[in-house]
Amino acid sequence: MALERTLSIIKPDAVEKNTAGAIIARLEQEGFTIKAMKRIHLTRAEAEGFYAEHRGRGFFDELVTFMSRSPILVMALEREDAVAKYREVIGATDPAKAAEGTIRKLYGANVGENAVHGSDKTATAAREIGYFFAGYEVAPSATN
Ligand code: 3AN
Repeated sequence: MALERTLSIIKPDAVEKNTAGAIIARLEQEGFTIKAMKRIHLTRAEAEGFYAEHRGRGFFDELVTFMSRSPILVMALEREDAVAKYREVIGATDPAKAAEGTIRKLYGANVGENAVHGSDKTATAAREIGYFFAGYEVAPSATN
């Protein structure tokens, strides 16, 4: 297994409920290292840009309205097999279908307001980290 990075977003619903700290603690317990982190309030256009691949889907308007509703926390996370492991820890997109103990099961409300985002593959992770962070803002590998 290779050392990888993935983009994590703690979404508006989780930040509003003050569950961001618990989610970050869980991710650290699962072996993820935070290589970059910031709190931002996306404009609608910035949310549309991030989710461009979903444009045209029925939930797109709801998704970008939600993601630009209030601040989010974005993180570049690193660990062995980060993309797959992160998706295992967050659980299925719909919290009602997510496995017991997963972050979405614990903190998500519904398929739209599901607490966290995670990259779906390593190529996507690189693009998504680049969307939010300039190179100098992300720590090099093998450092804390
Ligand atoms: P995931 O984030 O688990 O990879 P995707 O890529 O299928 O899920 O969907 C992207 C985001 O769009 C999800 N995180 C979720 O918040 C939102 N979404 C997906 N399906 C729906 C839906 N039916 N209604 C509202 N929002 C949705």
